[in-house]
Amino acid sequence: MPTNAKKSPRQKSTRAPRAPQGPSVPAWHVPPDRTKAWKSLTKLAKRAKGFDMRALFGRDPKRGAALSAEALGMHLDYSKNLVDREVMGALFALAAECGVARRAKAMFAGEHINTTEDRAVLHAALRAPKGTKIKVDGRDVVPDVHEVLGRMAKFAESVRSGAWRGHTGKRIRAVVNIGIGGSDLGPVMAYEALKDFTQRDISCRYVSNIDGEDFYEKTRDLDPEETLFVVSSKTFTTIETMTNAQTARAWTLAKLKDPKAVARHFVAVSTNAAEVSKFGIDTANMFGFWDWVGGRYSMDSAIGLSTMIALGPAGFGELLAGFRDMDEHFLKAPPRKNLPYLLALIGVWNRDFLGCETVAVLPYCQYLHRLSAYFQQLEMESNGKRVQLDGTPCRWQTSPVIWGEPGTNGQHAFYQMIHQGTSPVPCDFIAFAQPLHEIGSPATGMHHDILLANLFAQGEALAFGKTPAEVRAEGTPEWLVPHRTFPGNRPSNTLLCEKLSPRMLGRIIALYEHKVFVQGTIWRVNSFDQWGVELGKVLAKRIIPELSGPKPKPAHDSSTNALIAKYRAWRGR
Ligand code: G6Q
Repeated sequence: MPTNAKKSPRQKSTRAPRAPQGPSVPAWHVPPDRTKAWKSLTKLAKRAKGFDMRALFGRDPKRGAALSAEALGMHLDYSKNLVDREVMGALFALAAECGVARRAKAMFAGEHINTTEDRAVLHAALRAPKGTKIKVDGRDVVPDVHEVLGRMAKFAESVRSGAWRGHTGKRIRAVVNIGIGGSDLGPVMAYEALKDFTQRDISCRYVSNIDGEDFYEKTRDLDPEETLFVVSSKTFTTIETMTNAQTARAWTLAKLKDPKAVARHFVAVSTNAAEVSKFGIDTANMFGFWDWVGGRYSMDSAIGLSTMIALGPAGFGELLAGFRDMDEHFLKAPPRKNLPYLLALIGVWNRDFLGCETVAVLPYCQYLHRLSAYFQQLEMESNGKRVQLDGTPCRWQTSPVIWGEPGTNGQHAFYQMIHQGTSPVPCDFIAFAQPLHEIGSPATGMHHDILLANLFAQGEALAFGKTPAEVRAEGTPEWLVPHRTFPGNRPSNTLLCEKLSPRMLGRIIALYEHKVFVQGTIWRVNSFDQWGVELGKVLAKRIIPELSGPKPKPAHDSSTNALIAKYRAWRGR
């Protein structure tokens, strides 16, 4: 994502200018299909077509434990996948041959692994403890990170305590984050996930869509005197965010009248100080981050300001500690026990060798109801690429479609297709052993036990199905047997965690961040650019003036011209 923020002299790159043909890919970072492991996996995939989960479990009574790993209060059971120990061995060999560990070191060392934008990729520095040294182009960035965290903490505390007052002297009761994509999905997901840990007398809301109805609905019952807007935009040029921010400014001033009110009711999170002050926000109230933090990897940067106001600095610190726990685990644990490696490798197997086109993320936790949307961006924007790092086409599949909703709701809707449809959908079930609120009674049933029983039953049913013989044995008439048969052999992972907390959420998010990294490395794509998103940022600009004002000359294809004309007609223009 391009940014207008200028590099300070100290940040100037010390690297040699790039060659006109683009950066070369290190020799050790080989295309996956040139590895021995890929060839073995291709052969094994033919055999895997005949894999039967009942037989796999029957042959190996310890399979459940053998194909599980545990770390940081998280238990990952990947035994209900169409793999055996030989397949897993070849997948570990694939990660080694593709240089995953070496590239992880390069990322953590601040090398410019985002080659198309010539940037380091250092979201891990956002959670590095004080005193760690992480250099980007010769500059240790950890003190900068802690300087911003310190300012965020001071500000968050003042809003929480009521020391920060609105223009008319009232306390802030609502924090509205205005941002989109990476500047929205993480904060809203974290706020929803951790609501139980928030200061409840301040509510956070999130406006992202350019559709005015979003702004209208999120603010219609708010009092401008008690509302603080956090305008979150890395570039501070994104049309949706800038338009919503201008609308918020007008909404505030309509009641407060005085332009000085902006300073008490608006703060900014951005890398672009020039645009922030042009908007009228005092840069003293701006919280910065850096071009080495990608939008979808930024929820633990200043983009998490609303999260910090909600949780308090200590809670936000716990979230960061969770991310850090997983960073360390990812760097230190051997692949066989390494949760990001395992999730990633199973994903590559399902995608490239078993031909699965989607993955459903199914949290059995209502608090995580925005998690699938968050992972959708994390995975699809990172690895939804069709060319390799050197610009040549990928000869393999990359990111699957990620989707999902919390269980058990999904069970009453789309699980039908997962159980009996024509396309296999690997599932990631995510749950917590302990609820935050123990609700129910032994007489009526404990909610959490019923919830988890459902999850375990789904994994079991997907893996083992129900044979025609079993259906018949229930007395089903013959004509109904095919309808009531479940084929089974449908892959799933179960991630069972101890208990939801800010720290556990940090671990879960970092687990998926590193999963994406491992897959992106194997697929040999740049997981850290988003040219497809950049296109969207310019396309609409051409059409906006054609929707109002004088009738435009037809300048597009016949379909687009007709749609513009219809829109104008129905708007009376
Ligand atoms: C994230 C993407 C994208 C981005 C938004 C918002 O990785 O690049 O989702 O976060 O387009 O961009 P700004 O923060 O610059 O407004």
